[in-house]
Amino acid sequence: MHELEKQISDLEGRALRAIEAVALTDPEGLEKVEATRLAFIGQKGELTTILRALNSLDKTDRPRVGQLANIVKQKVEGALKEKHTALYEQGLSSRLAGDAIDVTLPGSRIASGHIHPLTQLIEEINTIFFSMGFSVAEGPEVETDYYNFDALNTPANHPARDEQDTFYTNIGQSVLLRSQTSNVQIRVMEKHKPPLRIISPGRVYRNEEINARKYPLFHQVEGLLIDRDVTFGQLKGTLEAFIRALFKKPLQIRFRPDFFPFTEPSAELDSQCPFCSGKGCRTCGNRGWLELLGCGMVDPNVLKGVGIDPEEFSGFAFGMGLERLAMLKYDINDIRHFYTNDLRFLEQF
Ligand code: 2NM
Repeated sequence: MHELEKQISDLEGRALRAIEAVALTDPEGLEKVEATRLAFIGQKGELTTILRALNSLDKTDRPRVGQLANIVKQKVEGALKEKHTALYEQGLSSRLAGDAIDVTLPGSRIASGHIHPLTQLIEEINTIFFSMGFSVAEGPEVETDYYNFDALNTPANHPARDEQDTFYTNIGQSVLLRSQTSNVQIRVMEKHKPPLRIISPGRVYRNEEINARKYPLFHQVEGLLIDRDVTFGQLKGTLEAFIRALFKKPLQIRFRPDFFPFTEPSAELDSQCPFCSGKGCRTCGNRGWLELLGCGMVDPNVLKGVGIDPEEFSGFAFGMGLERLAMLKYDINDIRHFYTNDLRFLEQF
């Protein structure tokens, strides 16, 4: 036997033992198999070195030794491949075992959110007015004094314009946080010809000390109807239908005269208390009536200001504070609950 043949056989034994020695549980098994491949049959491996010596062999020995080298290379390759596959499958199944889940375990409950009570109330009010042919209109919360005051016939010296009541921006007296959503009605009347039927729910801001009843941010829904020959009777019928739909009871309503710069005449609307149907209870302070909203016939000056001829068209408008309404409806004793986002409060709705 030629010296090279001994070297090749020896290499075969060492390579196969090295491969054999890699345990299937070895986390570095794949790396070790690759290192073994490089060491024995890689381009810079032992076998390549041995094969270089083939050239110096006798012609009678060369084919036999060459063939042996090939056979050994194939055997080692085969053993490497087998080990590689076994290691790979072992890794896969142990990863699968690690990832396995017990599908019989009870699921973890995903907490579902709640619609904020004010949003619920807005949606309920919207639905009632949709049924009477109104649409929802929205507008900016940061507004100019023109849309918040001037266009609403509010005199320059009116107390509502005072810094004590209205939030002005650092731009000055001309840009403010709207104190009512009537800016929306003005913008709609400027752009669209009557007949108009809209409601405008949204946030409004007033510079108030916070207490159980007052908060510097609150929500209003205002309504506006403009058409030919609109009467106070139509205002009354519309609001009566609204109150009955909201409280799901045929409650009586009554008007008390009031004053707003943007309506003439103006009134406060009281409804029979929905909780005692007028008999007197804690909610209505034993009065039997609840003050629910302000309303009136749109002042001709407001119509003129937006280019609507008050000789041809008239209209009514109304406005209500939603926090107050929601506090009555859901028996909530402190307005701050709406803005604290305490889950113990929110989860009740
Ligand atoms: C209220 C009460 C009465 C009102 C008036 C208008 C407009 F733009 F037509 F002039 N919008 N909203 C109005 C009328 C609002 O809130 C208590």
